[in-house]
Amino acid sequence: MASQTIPTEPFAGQRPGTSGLRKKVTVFTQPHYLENFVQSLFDVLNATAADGRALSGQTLVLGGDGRFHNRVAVQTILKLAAGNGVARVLLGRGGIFSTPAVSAVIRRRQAFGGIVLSASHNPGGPDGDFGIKYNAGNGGPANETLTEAVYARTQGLRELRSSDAPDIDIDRLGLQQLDDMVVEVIDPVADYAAVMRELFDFDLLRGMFQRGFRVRVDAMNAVGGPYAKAILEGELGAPAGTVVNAEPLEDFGGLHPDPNPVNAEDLIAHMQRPDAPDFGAAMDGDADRNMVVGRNFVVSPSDSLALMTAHAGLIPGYKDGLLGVARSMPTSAAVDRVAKAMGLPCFETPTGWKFFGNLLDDGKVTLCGEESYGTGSDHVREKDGLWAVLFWINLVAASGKSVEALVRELWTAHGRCVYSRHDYEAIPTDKADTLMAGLRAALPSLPGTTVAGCAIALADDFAYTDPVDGSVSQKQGIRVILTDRSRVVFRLSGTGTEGATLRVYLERHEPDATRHDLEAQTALQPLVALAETLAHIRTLTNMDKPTVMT
Ligand code: VG1
Ligand code: CO
Repeated sequence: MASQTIPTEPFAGQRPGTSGLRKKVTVFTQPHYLENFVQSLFDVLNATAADGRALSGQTLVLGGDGRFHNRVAVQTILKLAAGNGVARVLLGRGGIFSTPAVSAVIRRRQAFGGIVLSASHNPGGPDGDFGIKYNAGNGGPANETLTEAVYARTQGLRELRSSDAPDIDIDRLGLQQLDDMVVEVIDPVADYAAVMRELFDFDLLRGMFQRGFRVRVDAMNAVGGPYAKAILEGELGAPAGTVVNAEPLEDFGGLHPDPNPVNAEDLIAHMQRPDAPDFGAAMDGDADRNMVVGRNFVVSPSDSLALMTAHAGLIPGYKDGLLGVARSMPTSAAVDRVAKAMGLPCFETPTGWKFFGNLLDDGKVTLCGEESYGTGSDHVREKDGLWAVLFWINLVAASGKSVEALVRELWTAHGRCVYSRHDYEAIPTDKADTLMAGLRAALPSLPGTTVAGCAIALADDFAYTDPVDGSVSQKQGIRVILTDRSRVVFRLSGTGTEGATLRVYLERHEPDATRHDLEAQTALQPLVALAETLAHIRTLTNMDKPTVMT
């Protein structure tokens, strides 16, 4: 058995989006499609090593969310790793790892980096999506420089280097040899659970479950199940059945593991029943997202980040205080208000977790979050669904307050940021490009004018200069900000696989406590009208309403 060189031809368009390379399974299963991308990644990691370290002779972490094609892809990548001089691969048993667990393992075991096989919240199964992303030695998503270098390499690739050894047994814990490379199959939960133990008051939580505190976590048949079961039911003594849809299935059992009130309607229904549990949550395909639900009360992700910031001192892992916080640009300013009141620095980054990495590494921030149901901290370099669930349960336990009471307190103290995201999915790409180009062209003329009854103060295309390395990212979303700081933001998704997805983010601040119960869509109607006037969404997309509103 030995490494061999195999001729190949480049594929067009292997450019990673917001979070790695995501395509239909039918695209990924073309001969050499996955191979070309992985070989390009390995070539770049062996060639450019800015810190003088090349991949060859090092340790890689590998695993995925268990979706269709995961097991096949793992074998392919192992053979390429052996062919490219990797010394050791730490593989999650069964090829399984959640995204935050890969981050935790890279960091705890000081690996060179890791590969996550996931299309996250995108649907799975033979007709669904597959994806791959690379995380660097800090445990976080590859930055734009590396991502671009890999893309450039895919466009000129002519050769694969791969082992012709037989498949290894990915379900057997322990050491196996693949040519000169060692494959160590490890428990995908152990390292991650150890990190959680360091951050949260497990004794307090155990006591709470003993006294009958009831939780429902919907893992949506995705990879979060084994983690939630091991920690909540196994270690913390929550009753069996606390975690539902807990078995990772290749097609997610037909569920769409994108945790929002639309896709996780079963959880929402349970939380509205007279006998509802005290706390509910759902996670996405790779378990880095979370949706928090109280009894008959859905928490907006932007509020969740603000609330975690306000109360971090109650959680053991954060009791010494926060260095600062960061949110993605489209995320509401709720956290800004809390940070200001606490005297904490608050950063605004483009969409995608990779932009938080430098801020976390440089000790500028401790907590980060996005409006898309993602929150996380400096314990890893990814957003982390179960971490957020444990944070919230710990918070409820330590404060003695319900989810709803905590959020209402936040609104009373800082006003409510009424917020919604409207997604228009599967728009023809040319139509979406026309829409964005039209908006961009109109930007300079907008400030100082009143459109659809809205007084516009500022309109721009968000650009970000990384405060740590000075790198600049342009065109990260169009912001139209009103004189009362209400906003409409427009961007095209970088994770979809069918046509284009337009995201319209709507935000309005409501200081008046008597109006806090206003239904969000109703309260945001003036901004919806503004968005339509500015972007002509209906005419250009032929859609009279969004595909999803969250
Ligand atoms: C979406 C979200 C973004 C998130 C990204 C990856 O990106 O809006 O906030 O970071 O998904 O999340 P986009 O480009 O489609 O808007 V996940 O759970 O795929 O790792
Ligand atoms: Co995800």
